[in-house]
Amino acid sequence: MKISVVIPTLNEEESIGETLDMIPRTDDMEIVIVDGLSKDRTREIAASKGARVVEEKRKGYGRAYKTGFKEAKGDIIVTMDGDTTYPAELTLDLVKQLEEEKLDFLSCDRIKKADKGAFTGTHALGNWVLKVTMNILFGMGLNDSQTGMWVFKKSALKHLTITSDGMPMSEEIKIEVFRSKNVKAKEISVPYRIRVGDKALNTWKDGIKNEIFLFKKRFTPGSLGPGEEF
Ligand SMILES: Nc1nc2c(ncn2[C@@H]2O[C@H](COP(=O)(O)OP(=O)(O)OP(=O)(O)O)[C@@H](O)[C@H]2O)c(=O)[nH]1
Ligand SMILES: [Mg+2]
Repeated sequence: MKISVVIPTLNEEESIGETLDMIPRTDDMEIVIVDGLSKDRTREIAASKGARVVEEKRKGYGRAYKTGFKEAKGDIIVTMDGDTTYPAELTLDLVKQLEEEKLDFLSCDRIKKADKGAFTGTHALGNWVLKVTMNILFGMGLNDSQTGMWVFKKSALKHLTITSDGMPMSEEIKIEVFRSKNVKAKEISVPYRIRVGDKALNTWKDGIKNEIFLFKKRFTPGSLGPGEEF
């Protein structure tokens, strides 16, 4: 197996089918859906589109990804939401770029090329504050600290300490990757579309949690608990 596309889902029946249809398929690719016990038809639809469905009843976006990474059999992992926002149709092009540029990790910035209306005003402001905080606290220079589209070699995971089970896992993986001497990483910009289906994100609550996480990770990393073993 060469490529594992890993997608966490929680009640995405309106959009998971369309998301999966956008992914160009090859024989050496698997699609792993990590479902948080959706109460709708998400799992059924994903399975009918040829995805392998893994159930992760423990809550959280980060928890779902950590489980998905362990389940992934591919050498290269591609991630995205199950809500049609990310350019799933570029999956193979992004993998090609990772290989051609001999990178270990590509982080796909959504902000620069986002469709009009893809971010609400508060969402855009929150993203900006989180990005600036991360860049200052960790000496980084990313344009999008919250993107959920990453393309990376599974082997890079052994160099990372991922503690978060929640939404902060998205910023945590970038902090780990871009500060690691062992991981060659780059940020590129990709299109980003308006979401299909109801949002799970609570802009204020998640934004504040993400902001607090950045300070803990910077100043009291011991309080975050051990990293996951991959
Ligand atoms: N398994 C699992 N998946 C989750 C959980 N929370 C969110 N997800 C999925 O993770 C992905 C990201 O969540 P979203 O709600 O899209 O978060 P977001 O992209 O920050 O917010 P939007 O702008 O509203 O799309 C989606 O595919 C969700 O269905 C969870 O607790 N468990
Ligand atoms: Mg989303």
